[in-house]
Amino acid sequence: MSAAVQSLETKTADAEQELTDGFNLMIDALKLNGLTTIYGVPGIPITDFGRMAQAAGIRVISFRHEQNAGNAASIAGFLTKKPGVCLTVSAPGFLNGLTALAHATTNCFPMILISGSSEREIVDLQQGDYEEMDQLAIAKPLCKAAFRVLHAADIGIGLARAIRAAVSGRPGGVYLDLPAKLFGQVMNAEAGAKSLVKVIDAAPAQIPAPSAVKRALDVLKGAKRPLIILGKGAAYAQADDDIRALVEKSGIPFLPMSMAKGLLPDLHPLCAGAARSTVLKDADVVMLIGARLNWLLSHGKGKTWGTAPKKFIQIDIEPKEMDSNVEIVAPVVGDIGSCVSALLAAMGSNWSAAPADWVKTVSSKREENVAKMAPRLMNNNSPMDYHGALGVLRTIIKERPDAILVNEGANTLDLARGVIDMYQPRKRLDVGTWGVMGIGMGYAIAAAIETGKPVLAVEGDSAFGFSGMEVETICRYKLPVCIVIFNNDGIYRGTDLNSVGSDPAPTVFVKGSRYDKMMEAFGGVGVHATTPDELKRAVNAAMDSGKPTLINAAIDPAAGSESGRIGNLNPQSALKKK
Ligand code: OXT
Ligand code: ADP
Ligand code: MG
Repeated sequence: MSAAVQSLETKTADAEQELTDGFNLMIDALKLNGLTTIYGVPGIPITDFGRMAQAAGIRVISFRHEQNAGNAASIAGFLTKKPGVCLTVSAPGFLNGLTALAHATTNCFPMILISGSSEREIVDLQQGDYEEMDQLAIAKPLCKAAFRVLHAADIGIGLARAIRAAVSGRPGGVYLDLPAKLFGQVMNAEAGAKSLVKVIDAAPAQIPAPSAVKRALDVLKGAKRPLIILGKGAAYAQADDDIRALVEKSGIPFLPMSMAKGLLPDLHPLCAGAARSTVLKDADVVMLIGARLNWLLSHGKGKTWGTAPKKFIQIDIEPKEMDSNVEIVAPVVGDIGSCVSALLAAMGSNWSAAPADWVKTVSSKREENVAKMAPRLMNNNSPMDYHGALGVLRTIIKERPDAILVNEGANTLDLARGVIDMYQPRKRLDVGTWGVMGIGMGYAIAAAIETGKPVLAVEGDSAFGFSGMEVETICRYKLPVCIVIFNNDGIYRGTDLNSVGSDPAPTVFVKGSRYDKMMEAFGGVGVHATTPDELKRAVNAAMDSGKPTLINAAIDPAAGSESGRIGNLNPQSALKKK
């Protein structure tokens, strides 16, 4: 056979061979694993990837800033137990997304940040490529795992590793680096399809040792004043029925951490949310379920916990969490679903409920605090104070318990947490472990997309500013999100003055700002509310219509306190000038 004929035949064979490429393999790998929503911001080198993913049936939600897209992905992970996917461009886009990836890891939410990156050869020689950065190295210390894929044939394995790392054990954020060249790499379609991996049992059950379960129950049996603390790990676990059964069978009062509110209803007779100080101080045995003894629980020691000796039982999937702050006398390591069902089984049918005098003490304190707060919630003052405005929102959530509440700010956060009762699991989403501002719009968007439920975002005016541009995204996707901005003209208060010059004080904003106009600019509904009655009407109308709405709720600028309920964390200067 002549060389010319041979070359012609090879060309024909190539033409007949079906091909795929990095773009398509990545899309197929995501779909194969049920990852059908991407939150991100387009640009070089991932613009076409977003277009092709959308054309292939993946929902692509395009944001105005990567941090908000990343926050959306992180809370999607919390709500669904599947890793939320965020897609960014290289260097600056990647860095914008990285804050959210670190936030996801800190909060134990499964998320994958996929970033396009520049050419390895140029980046490694530091020759100044377009958006040059060694992204993998930078991501590594800030997430649970980080991987780079260099060959199209490895895309399936790369994504499988990312999924497993994100959701198995303690969930967290994973970085997946995809250099620009990878997307265009071509390979045989059949071999490509074979290279994909459908991850089986991504978060395997982790069964606790029977001896650990027995030890925990022995400690619990001896308790005179037991307490169960439910954290957002318990909400994440989706073991709602068993957790409720454990509380009710044991008759032990429970204290929900902020994002665990609603796991059992806040109005449950055993809820100690409104008796927080009492139960922390006086309990003798504390069982932590998916909650860490970090700053939010005063590290398990000090004034908050009183002087009476305490024993801690801790249920957590992460063995290293045990003894992190104080001694854990009964560690139960495993996934919460398996641990709680093992505890229930081992309790048997004749478990005697928690001592009645303790339960009575807790409920009396709770009723006292609830009664103290009640009249404050009914005022119709104008300008509004926090309690008057929140009283209205509390009733709205009571009437619409399946709505999702997103909440950030300082006073706006701390007071809303106490005032607004929650009735269903995973309905309260907030600033989490870092107390970070900026989660608001990303969370609201993902909550609407992932659950299809109406979302009420209660935002401090400062908090809102961190992600406020995403109101355009909310309007663009026509999401059922109602944002209420508690507008007190600033951070904590709008009353600070600069005593030496004409610049505004660092904590204040333009007085009387009209955030509602922002929403109108994008075709949404904007309302300016000056009384609780006006606020109530506007929120109900928004929730009924499902139209994107922003309500500028005018709050008395003097009503807030420095840093809300955590002013004690501010260092004091001995030399501060008056
Ligand atoms: O038992 P006692 O008697 O003690 O009473 C307790 C409960 O029993 C009772 N209670 C009830 N009573 C009656 N009825 C009911 N239903 C009820 N429920 C409870 O109420 C009390 C209090 O209960 P609580 O809240 O459970 O208990 P407590 O003691 O507060 O709990 C302690 C904590 C630590 C668990 C809790 O306080 C908590 O979870 N705190 C979280 C705080 C947090 O994370 N804050 C956000 C950070 S603040 C600051 O950092 C801000 N920044 C800086 C910044 C940040 N964060 N991020 C970034 C990226 N950059 C900068 C900024 C810029 S906040 C902020 C903006 C603020 O301004 P905004 O305009 O947005 O907001 P405004 O302040 O509104 O102006
Ligand atoms: P909170 O802020 O509500 O107190 P944290 O974020 O501090 O909650 O704690 C959540 C804990 O839950 C983490 O220690 C994490 O390891 C754990 N966790 C998360 N998911 C599970 C699960 N499925 N099973 C067991 N523990 C879990
Ligand atoms: Mg404010």
